[in-house]
Amino acid sequence: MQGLVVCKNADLFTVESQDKFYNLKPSGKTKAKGIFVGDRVEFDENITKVLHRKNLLIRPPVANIDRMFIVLSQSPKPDFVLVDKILVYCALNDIEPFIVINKLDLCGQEFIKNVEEDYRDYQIIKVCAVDGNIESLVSEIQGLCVMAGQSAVGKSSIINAINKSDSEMVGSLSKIKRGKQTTRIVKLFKIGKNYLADTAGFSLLDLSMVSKIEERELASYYPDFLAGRGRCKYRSCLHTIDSDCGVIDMVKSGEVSKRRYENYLKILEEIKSAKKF
Ligand SMILES: Nc1nc2c(ncn2[C@@H]2O[C@H](COP(=O)(O)OP(=O)(O)OP(=O)(O)O)[C@@H](O)[C@H]2O)c(=O)[nH]1
Ligand SMILES: [Mg+2]
Ligand SMILES: [Zn+2]
Repeated sequence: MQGLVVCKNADLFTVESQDKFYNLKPSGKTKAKGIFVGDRVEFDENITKVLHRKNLLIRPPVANIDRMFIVLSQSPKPDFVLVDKILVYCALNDIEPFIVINKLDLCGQEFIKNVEEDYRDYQIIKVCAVDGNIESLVSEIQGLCVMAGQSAVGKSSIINAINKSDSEMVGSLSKIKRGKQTTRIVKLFKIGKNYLADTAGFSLLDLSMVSKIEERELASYYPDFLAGRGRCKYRSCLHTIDSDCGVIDMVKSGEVSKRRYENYLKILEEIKSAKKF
């Protein structure tokens, strides 16, 4: 039979198949270390095979992510370099990103307008977890979705708000103490036929992710730079020098957000210095 791994706790897996849940261990030749929540697997009494995996998030370990909700708010102050890194990460891993502005009750018009302008080439959702105003996000939960975003932006609050509405949900992302170590059990929430995973903090991105990218590849993960890239004089243009650079022209004319461009330069610098080691 085939099923989806919806929970992993050490070497015990919960696999969902045709609305039934099975608690399974891997067979002798399949190693627990190589199976993740989100994996599609074949099983009999044990998990015998992991099917093709399109992507894998390291922290938390979740495989086969279709959509990512990048949550931000006016408070805590957003780190837009991190937001842009997540967007690059999504482009690299075939994940559809959504910018989610939460805490609408606290966000000023100016803040919202700026985010909408900076991320005009992305899908933007506005929600308020405390008011239960989350329908626009719920309707975009398709396939396997993950919440991302820095600590205290309200990722868990949004999930709790969904939980209070009439959607059917199973599971939670919880920590259990085991001696001195804190083990994280990763679980997927089921919402209708789809799944949602919470994450804690801004855990998934560090230099190791950025260092996998070549300097000249980076701009190709910016949909807002696309039109400009076609007009650069040099094919190898990194868009750092203002001479016949189509991207810089777009920044000057306001077609590309200045903040997006400046943060692009910062991420490019990080890639350069990571390559030195
Ligand atoms: N005013 C307001 N506060 C909110 C809203 N959503 C969440 N909060 C508050 O923001 C704080 C952090 O919310 P969490 O849901 O724990 O944030 P998180 O993103 O899950 O944080 P981590 O798990 O640390 O990554 C809590 O005190 C929430 O009550 C909202 O829409 N409006
Ligand atoms: Mg949380
Ligand atoms: Zn250029």
